[in-house]
Amino acid sequence: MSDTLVPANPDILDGVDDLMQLSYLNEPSVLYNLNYRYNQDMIYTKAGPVLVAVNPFKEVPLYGNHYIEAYRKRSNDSPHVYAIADTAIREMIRDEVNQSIIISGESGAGKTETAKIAMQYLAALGGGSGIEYEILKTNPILEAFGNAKTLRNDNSSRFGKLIEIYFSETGKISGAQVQTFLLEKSRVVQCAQGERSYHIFYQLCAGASPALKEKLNLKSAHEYKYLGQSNCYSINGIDDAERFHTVKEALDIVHVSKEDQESVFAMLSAVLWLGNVSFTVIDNENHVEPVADESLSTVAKLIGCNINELKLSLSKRNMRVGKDTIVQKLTLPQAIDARDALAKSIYSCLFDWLVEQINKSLAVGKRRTGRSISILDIYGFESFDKNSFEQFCINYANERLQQHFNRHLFKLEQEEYIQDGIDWTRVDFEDNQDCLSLFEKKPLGLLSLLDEESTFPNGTDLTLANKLKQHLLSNSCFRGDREKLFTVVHYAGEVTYETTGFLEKNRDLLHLDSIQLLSSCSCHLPQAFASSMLIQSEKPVVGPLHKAGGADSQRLSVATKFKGQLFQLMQRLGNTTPHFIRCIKPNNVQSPGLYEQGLVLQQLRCCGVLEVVRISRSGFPTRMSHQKFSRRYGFLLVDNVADKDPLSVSVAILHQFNILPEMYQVGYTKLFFRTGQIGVLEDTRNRTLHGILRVQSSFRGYQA
Ligand code: AOV
Ligand code: MG
Repeated sequence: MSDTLVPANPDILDGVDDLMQLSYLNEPSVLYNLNYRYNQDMIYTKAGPVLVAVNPFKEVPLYGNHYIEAYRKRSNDSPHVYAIADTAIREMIRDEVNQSIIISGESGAGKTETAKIAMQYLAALGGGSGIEYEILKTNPILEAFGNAKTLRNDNSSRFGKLIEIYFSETGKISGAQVQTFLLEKSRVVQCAQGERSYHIFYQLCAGASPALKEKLNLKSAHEYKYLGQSNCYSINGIDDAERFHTVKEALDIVHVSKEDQESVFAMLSAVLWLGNVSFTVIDNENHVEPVADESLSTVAKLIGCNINELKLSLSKRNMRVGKDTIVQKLTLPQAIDARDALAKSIYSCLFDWLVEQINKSLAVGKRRTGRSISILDIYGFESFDKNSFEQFCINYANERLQQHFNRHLFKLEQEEYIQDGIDWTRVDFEDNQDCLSLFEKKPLGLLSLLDEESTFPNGTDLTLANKLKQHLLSNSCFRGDREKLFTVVHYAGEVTYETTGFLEKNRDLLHLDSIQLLSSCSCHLPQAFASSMLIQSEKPVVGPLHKAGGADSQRLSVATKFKGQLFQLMQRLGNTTPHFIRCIKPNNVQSPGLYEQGLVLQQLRCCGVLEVVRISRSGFPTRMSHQKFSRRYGFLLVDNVADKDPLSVSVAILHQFNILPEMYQVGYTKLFFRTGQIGVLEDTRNRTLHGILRVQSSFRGYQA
């Protein structure tokens, strides 16, 4: 922190609910205020329109029915995720506009927990049909299959998620839909020291009944190579066996049949056994074939294929050259690749299949009618000692999300003031457009260059690194480092990436042999996987993606597909009223009671919380068109205004209710209000309406 003296706030302002109330808005006061609250377990604070949530890393007594009721009745008005969810429901009904709750923050900051807390509130208020239980039960399932222990977070999401919850006209939940983004599938076959693969593997090994163990030939986690390489099998305070039962119950609730559940577990066991398949050299050209041992036979049995076909698909590759097919024998590294590719395909298809089952179960009745509230929870910004393709994609997604935040809270806000002709002094903010352009520019941006190199059969991780350095050094967000390293200056900090594996992960080749093998299986899941892979491979290819490194089928590169998904996501969110929650991680060791000023400050700075407060304090966040305003509140007027235009009616309302001139601005098309002002009018309107209803019902009672 700097040494310059800054004015301190009067004591009476200690621990204010909303940073906007601080009379001196500076970094030390904000930090002090958040710390003061954090020490008293008040982890939520408003920063103007944004909710700031500081991760307590322990249970705090802020949740449950008692609290939900208080927020529903509005008898508790301290900042809370519940209050955000409540506002979303009310605005959805009042404005007839879809809403979104957008949660961001670094890895381990608390996004996934916050998303669950918001879902809990929506389920409590919109519940009744029973579908709300199913919605809540999607969490343990998706976390088991899509979360893992990383060095940053014991329960780190390795996929992005948007859940859209549909409401009927009466405000009841009528269904939901889950969309997921780019699962980190490399984790299935490889993970760093001290990290784990997906929770479900350890849960299955620890929690399966003896009968299931026997049927699937399950061993303990220590006996599987895929799980053994990172030297980490358990998580402090987590009972994997117990979690396994929770997952099974959740699968019951979302209507995955017992038979299907057993097929799912069989696929998991097959993936684990695949990792144990070893190879032996068979000729003097170093070609290999799998050893016919327990691992190979178990895999064949579990997926329901002929053991010889499995052996063939792991030792030979069919390649199409023009109209001919040639057969290539595999060397050890190629065979290991083929084996790992099969394991990754099975796992990611399984994940997609589960999401599909969940969506079938949640898609009840007339969910397309009415309105929706979406909750976005993606993987947070990541910076490790070694950062690979996964971090590259994750951090790119976070840049996109940050821009959505900026656009909404700064750019559009200010543009709207100016367009509507109101008095306004501009507030500057950190724009991350330069970094986004570094990724997205065509043809000389990170993604385009990566795709181009991925199409060259002779492209290597080193040629990629050199290409990036050759073209991008002039960009201020890019720095070349030695050999395969390059650095990107992200909004949340600098990250150095290592190109090792980039091309292969981006190409994500589908081997026709794998598809053929899976479709020849007698079990229904592998067959379903094969057909979904075929459908994917038939999707049109954008750009010159040629046959690369023995590719059997052509399709979009992983990065390009991800970019497309993110654009779609932003478009969808663009049609909603957003509610932003910023999660803050107070320390890097996942410990309660440890508040590191520097770490908090860095997060507040990067994500623009201070600027948001500044702009909201001087801005007019609530707005309504003259038409809507006069229609909504016109009936409260004492004078008759039946023949007046909306603008005059609006002004008359403002005068009658003595709204102070500094609290609003009259624009060309809209009225702009400071925070809280519209609430006063809304209360009067509700009281008046209730009064009218009471009179009407007592009048009817009198008639009867
Ligand atoms: P993330 O979603 O932001 O990280 P999580 O939501 O998984 O982070 O939170 C990490 C851990 O912090 C949780 O497992 C809890 O132990 C703790 N935690 C977070 N919020 C709360 C809360 N409100 N009350 C109690 N404990 C909490 V990542 O998924 O890694 O970006 O990819
Ligand atoms: Mg998460």
